[in-house]
Amino acid sequence: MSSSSSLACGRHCLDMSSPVIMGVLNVTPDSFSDGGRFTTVERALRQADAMLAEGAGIIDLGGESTRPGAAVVSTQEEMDRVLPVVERLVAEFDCLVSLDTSTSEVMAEGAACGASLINDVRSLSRPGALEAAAATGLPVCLMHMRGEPSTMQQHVDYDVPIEEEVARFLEGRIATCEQAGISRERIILDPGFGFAKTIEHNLRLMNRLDYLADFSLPLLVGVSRKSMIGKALGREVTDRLPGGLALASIAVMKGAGIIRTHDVAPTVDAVNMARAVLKEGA
Ligand code: 9MG
Repeated sequence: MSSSSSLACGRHCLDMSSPVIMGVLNVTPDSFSDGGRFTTVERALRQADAMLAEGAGIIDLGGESTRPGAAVVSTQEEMDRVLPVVERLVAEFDCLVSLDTSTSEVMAEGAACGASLINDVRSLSRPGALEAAAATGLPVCLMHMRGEPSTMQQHVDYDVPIEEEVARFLEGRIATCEQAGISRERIILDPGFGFAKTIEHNLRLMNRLDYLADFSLPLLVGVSRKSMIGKALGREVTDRLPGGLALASIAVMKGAGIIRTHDVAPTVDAVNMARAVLKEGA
């Protein structure tokens, strides 16, 4: 985890002295496990309210599905989905909203509406994203992936062990961010479970998550309901909660500071249990 135990996020200060739960809020018709459930502003707000009550410290709001084969979304469509929800979340809950986006316009407008963090699975690689993110002054989450979500599973041949590949990739993106004026204090790292990785890569990466500790930056892990659980346990997407809780606990034991999940209440318990064990050994 970061050497500092708090992260400046716009007008919020995120306490990272214990693991933070990031609740997933997809305002998309086609996300892999909750697509279509929160496509009206009112439904999205109700879901956010419930996740905050259950202990989420961050709401990760996404208007474009990153599941393989998802429809391409225009910038206007993404803005129309996301911005009204950011405005209402900020006005009604004053909560920490993370923008799950790769689109520069959504970063800029979302920040202007009061969002507090940028979570880009493409690590600010789209045109204008780096500059837009830098200008917001907000922290950014950089995630390892190769290619695009639609093609990423065709890019799983790596010359080096997966943890080295992830570390090299993130090192390069950190350098690019620093050159663009995004200081290290604003960076969160994410190994990108399920993105351009085989099941073997995902399991190995979880075992070696502490390899990324050398960066001394906060680590975000997203495994909730993902296919690595389906493959390891033979479970459909609706039956992956126990596997996800096991992975969330392991991630915390290995240094993750933020856990991204659809299932906030049980993840809070799992993570607090892991933390209690860690504290005993400290
Ligand atoms: C948007 N999204 C889907 N999965 C994710 C993951 O594992 N990490 C991050 N940062 N974002 C994700």
